[in-house]
Amino acid sequence: MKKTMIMMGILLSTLLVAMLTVGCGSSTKEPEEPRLLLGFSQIGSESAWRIGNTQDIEKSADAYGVSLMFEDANQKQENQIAAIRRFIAYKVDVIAFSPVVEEGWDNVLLEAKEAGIPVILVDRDISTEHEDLTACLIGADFYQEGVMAGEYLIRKADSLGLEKVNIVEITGTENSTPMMQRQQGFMDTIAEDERMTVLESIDGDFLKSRGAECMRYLLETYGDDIDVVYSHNDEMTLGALPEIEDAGYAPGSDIIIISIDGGQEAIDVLKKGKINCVVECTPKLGNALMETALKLKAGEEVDTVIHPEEQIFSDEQDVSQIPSRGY
Ligand code: GYE
Repeated sequence: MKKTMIMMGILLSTLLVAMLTVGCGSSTKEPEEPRLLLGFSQIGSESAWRIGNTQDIEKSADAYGVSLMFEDANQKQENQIAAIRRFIAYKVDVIAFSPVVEEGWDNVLLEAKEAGIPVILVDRDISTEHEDLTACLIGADFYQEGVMAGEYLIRKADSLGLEKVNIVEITGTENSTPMMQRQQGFMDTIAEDERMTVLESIDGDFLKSRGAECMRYLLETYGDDIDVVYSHNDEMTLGALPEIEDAGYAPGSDIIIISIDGGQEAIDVLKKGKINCVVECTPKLGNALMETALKLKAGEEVDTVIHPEEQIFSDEQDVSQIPSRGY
């Protein structure tokens, strides 16, 4: 009994010393003054792309000594508007956000302008009649991604000697920039090619579960007629593939599969031959965001549009050589 009490005493005092040491350590270290307070409203966590984008922005904020007020909107525009209003009330130096859809931002952005806080669009664009509500856009060229997908399909049809190509399109969130531009770039590219017919375009909202539902419906409706699935993101593609297999088709050979994003999971499936082409869309926008925000705080000029470099991965190349993607 006595022995146990002594042991407990030793344990407690060790714990106390440890706690004091930790406490002392942090109180002697001066907290570094952040260079900038950045409010960022993220759309949600609907995809590996989005999660990779959030992680990249957090990492870059750390690296650049930027203090980040991060808000997740859970896919809802009203949550993003509320977050931007909180950033304004909090008097952040710069506001950044990825608009879930293009329309409906004028009021809140006029409030930010009134408060003299510059706004950066990350990833997606807005549609507005006002000219200077935002300082710049840092994000991918989605139209070009659609063009790359279309050009790949034309090459693939040539190489297989196809005479008729029936396409189903599973699109991203309605009225979002990547949805509209990935569709437009693709359609413009295949428009002149008489072999190509789009059987149907259907809204998959960038979600895996919706991708599966859409594919089930498309298979029930068009069955054997489907030659190609053009899906606006990897998540929807990954949702669609098991449905195709369950219906008795081999994705990658019976049906040509084209996806966008280039996350690790889709690249692994490309390597297995079940996806034919993945157009890259990089979520790594954090460094450009921090650099631009710091310039805006300093009152410097910034580029109005920053597009990252992107490429395509497909069965035209040695896919075993694709390095790890990091998202
Ligand atoms: O392709 C999709 C995500 O806006 C580029 O949103 C982004 C898209 C991306 O959820 O996976």
